[in-house]
Amino acid sequence: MDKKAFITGISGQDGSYLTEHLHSLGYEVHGIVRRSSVAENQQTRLTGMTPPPTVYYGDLLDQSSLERLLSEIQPDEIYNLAAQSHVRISFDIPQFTAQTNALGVLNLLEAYKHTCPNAKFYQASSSEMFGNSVDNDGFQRETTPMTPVSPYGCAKLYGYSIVRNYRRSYDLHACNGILFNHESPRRGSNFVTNKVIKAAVEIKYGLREVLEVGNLDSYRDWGHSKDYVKAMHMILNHSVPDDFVVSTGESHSVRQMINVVFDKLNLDFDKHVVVNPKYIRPEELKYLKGNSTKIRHTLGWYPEYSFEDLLYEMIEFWESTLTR
Ligand code: G4F
Repeated sequence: MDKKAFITGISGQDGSYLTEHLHSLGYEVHGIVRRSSVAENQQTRLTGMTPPPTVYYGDLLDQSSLERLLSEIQPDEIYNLAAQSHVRISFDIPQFTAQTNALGVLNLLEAYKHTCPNAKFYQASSSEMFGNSVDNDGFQRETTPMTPVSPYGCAKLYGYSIVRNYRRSYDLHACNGILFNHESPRRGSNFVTNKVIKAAVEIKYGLREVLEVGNLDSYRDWGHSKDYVKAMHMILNHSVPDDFVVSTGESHSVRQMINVVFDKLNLDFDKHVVVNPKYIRPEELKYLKGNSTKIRHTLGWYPEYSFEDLLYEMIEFWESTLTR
């Protein structure tokens, strides 16, 4: 019989790529979305998938929906990808962020423990948990101290910790993937890569003049979401439940990323890029570069996309969308 997966956040960037990956492996995929007043846009990333995943209304803050669905579906694998995922916005809605990204994980763990404790559980943990903590060699890894600098990072650290606590306390197969930034054409356009690329293509085609950004000097380790959802499945299916960093091991500043995009499109940085203080965060995570030796050696995972491949694919997406 086909294995069954249950994905929270199924309609997001990672949820949609993970659905495709699990389908390619023969899984039956189920997932939840939150109720929204604009239903038309909600499942755009899942449109046209064959077979389509089975999607239900549910919410990490609604324990009854989680208990009912897990009890009915009896999944083999649970992927908790749902979150308030925007770091800057977490400063505007800190309590909602904590409820969803911290207590939401606890709610799902409780539902899992009560209804299908033999399933495997994956938690989408984040490199934002490291804050400004960096090892002496310039990398973050599984053992690097976690000192988050945003309401988002603080809430994610609770989620990460409670998964480890439930794993040890109740002998559950519960794991964390500590994923560094990962992007794609399906990335929300208020994250910096997709915001920059969409605006740059609009500038190239005369649809706008200016790209407004915040901090140009923060560094990120950017990979492709398609590579990272494969890591999620490998982490969950390791023989012992454990936690793994997933990263490329390369770091670029926002300024360097914009330069790669602008060079590709023959645009002049100084003519079009403006810093607007409204995009600067109250506290910034300055530098991320992940050491993913553990997952590479233990599970044989490695990223297939280079930094340039990723950005060029996103540029192609926006060129074909805007000139259609
Ligand atoms: O693209 P970002 O908003 O991603 P951020 O904050 O690093 O968070 C992403 O990665 C985390 C993993 O480390 C995830 F957990 C999280 O869910 C999310 O996927 O910002 C990247 C950098 C920041 O330093 C930000 O200050 O870009 C800088 N930046 C500069 N101008 C901007 C902008 N970020 C955004 N969103 N918009 C700007 O105009």
